Amino acid sequence: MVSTSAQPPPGPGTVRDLLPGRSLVVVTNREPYVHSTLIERPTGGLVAALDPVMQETGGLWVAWGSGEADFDVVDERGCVQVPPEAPRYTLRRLRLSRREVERFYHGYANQSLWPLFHMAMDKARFARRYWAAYQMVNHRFAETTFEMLGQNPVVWIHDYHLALCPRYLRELKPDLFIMQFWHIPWPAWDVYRMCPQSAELIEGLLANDLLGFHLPRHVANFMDCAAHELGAEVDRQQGFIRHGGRCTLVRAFPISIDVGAWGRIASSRDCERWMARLRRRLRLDDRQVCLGVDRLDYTKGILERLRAIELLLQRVPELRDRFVYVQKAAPSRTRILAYRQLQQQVEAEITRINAVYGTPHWQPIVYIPRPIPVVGMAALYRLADVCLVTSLQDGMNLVGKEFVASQQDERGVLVLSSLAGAIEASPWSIAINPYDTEGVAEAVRQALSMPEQERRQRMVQMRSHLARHDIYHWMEQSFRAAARLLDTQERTHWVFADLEPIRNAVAGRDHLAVLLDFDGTLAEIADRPDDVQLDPRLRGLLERLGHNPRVLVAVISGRTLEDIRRRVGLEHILYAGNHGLELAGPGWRVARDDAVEARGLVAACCDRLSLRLRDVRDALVENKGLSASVHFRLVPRGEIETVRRIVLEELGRVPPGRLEARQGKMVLEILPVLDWDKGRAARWLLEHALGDGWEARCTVVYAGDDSTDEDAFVALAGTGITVRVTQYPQPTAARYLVRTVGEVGRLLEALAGWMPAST
Ligand code: GDG
Repeated sequence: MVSTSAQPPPGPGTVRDLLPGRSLVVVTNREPYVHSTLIERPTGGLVAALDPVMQETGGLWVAWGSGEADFDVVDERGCVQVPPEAPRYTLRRLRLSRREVERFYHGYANQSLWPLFHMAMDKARFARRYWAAYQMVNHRFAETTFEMLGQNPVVWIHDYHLALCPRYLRELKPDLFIMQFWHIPWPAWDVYRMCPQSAELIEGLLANDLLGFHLPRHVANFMDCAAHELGAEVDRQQGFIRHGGRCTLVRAFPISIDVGAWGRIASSRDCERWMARLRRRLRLDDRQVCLGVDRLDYTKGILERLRAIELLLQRVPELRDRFVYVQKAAPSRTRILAYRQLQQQVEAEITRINAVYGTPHWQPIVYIPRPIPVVGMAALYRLADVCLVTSLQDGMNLVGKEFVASQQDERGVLVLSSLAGAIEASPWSIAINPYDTEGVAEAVRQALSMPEQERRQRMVQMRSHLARHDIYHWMEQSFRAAARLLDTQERTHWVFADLEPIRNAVAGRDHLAVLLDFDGTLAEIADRPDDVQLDPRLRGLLERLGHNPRVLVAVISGRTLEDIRRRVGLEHILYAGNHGLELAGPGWRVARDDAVEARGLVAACCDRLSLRLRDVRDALVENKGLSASVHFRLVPRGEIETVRRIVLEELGRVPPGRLEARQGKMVLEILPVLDWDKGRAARWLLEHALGDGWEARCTVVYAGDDSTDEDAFVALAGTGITVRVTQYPQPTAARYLVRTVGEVGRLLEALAGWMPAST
């Protein structure tokens, strides 16, 4: 329970550099300073890394006050200034009752989620009272954070204890920027779906603007789960998930450690004194040392490791007396039975192995169960010839990184579980599968006998990679992604906050063109496409604008031309149907020849899809002639992925390069592959109606709510007033936002008011 020295982070990447004008609010279960009999600093990379950043920027940290004396030192708002010796930022402590700690922390967080996410289902319990407490405590974290928010905050939530917190916080403050980092693995859907609250947790996490995992694999698993559980729209290439009118960027940010701090500690005189003391006390003499460092957790594979050590002693008897395995273990979550049992089993195994193989002068296993300071940890890492990490599942695992960062002498070998996230960046370690006892024993033997030159070469490579990928690099990557998102959000303004320049733009040109998508823009989306109707007030506005000789009105939709015309019901305006593949105006109509040619393919595809989807409840295949739509708004959540898979399979049967699928709102659009989209259709209509050089004579307003409208926003970027209809800010090429169909009406009203028919 001691800190690494609080050095300011080296180089760029701090909040001040990347998020200027913003204040950082960190929300974690565990607090950075615990007031007990003494002031304690919990161990772990996160606190060690974030604390200096908070000290530098002076933000707010919200956490559970777990220390006995925590509430003796807080003010009336529950706050204490930290670090205690030189206060720089505010720690807001949340008081949890014993029952809340029992059910939320020892219950849902550590007996439901922890085993689930580490695929240890035999240990998982999903009691309803745990879930109720988890919801309640997440609520309390959200409320407490909300009460404390200052100017321009960026809220950074951490880990699996707080999966619902973003959602509750979002409900309290819809426009808040919220990011979260998930420190443990995210399993495949086949595992995840065992959770009774599977949809609720994902819904909670999708209230974040940015969600980080350690590995791309975890990101991919999360995306699958979001698609399966909620039918969310997933853009795997860009890393976006759209659901419930919101958009979340999901990215991998592999966490690391404060490499510089570990290096400084490991090269200190103090560390050398610790090494000498440990060598003496543990009676290491000149024996080779293999080291394991773990919280006593069943995911770390400690029993499996002991089995491998025993096998090694059996298979290579000459190692006896020349080798010591040091197990540094930190007891953890001891209120939970599975953890107490593990501790007993580990201790019993060590006692047994020592009894069987030990001699009066030598014990093969040295067990250190008490916590030791970081400098003592660095000394152990330096003493070790081999560091052995055998996690059965691990989001990342920091132990191997700490070992590498402490290796001043560059002589140690890292043996690392291929089931720990850390393996992805450690090709120079020896990879093992912890379930393969013989393989682990063999790897340790190989590591112990590895020639010095090879050991050094491997260690130098690992150290150089780690130096470039330390915790500040991780933080910088996270804040950079946040900064990019914030930039998009700030660049895109709510249209009514910027009405004056729009009015000036409209007044400055002879013509105004108003181009509008239909579903979700001019009319509220309904469960069935057939139920969508245009509000008479909006029809009246379109009519009024359309009768103005200086105004061009067009409705551009994915529906067929007949359908959209019928639904809008105005004769004198322009229409584009089938995403712009067919266009019409008063007295004329055209369709793209190449699209007409693809009619047969579309029809055949629809027939096959109707057949294959007939058993999926409420899946709706709509043949629109030049394109098709597969609607799944009413399909049960668990079957949406099936719909998607079947559509993609069927497209795979069409000759390559002829048809493609595009994701819309709870619909998959099947379109001929052509160099054509809503953007090109919009430009074609403008040129057709206004002739060459329309850009100089006309102000274009284009509004749409769908991803297919993004093509139009891009195509009109230079000239148009582009407006995305969305409830929450999200990455878009549009310059402006409106939140609802009602606000589209307000905008049309303003436009109609600025364009009196008589002028
Ligand atoms: C989660 C994920 C992910 C252990 N004993 C002592 C001590 N330790 C420190 C080690 C290391 C830490 O505990 C354990 O690191 P892990 O990476 O194994 O962490 P978890 O607690 O499982 O944490 C994990 C991590 O979050 C970060 O995202 O890597 O995958 O499960 O730092 O040094 N430290 C001290 N004395 C001890 O006795 N000072």
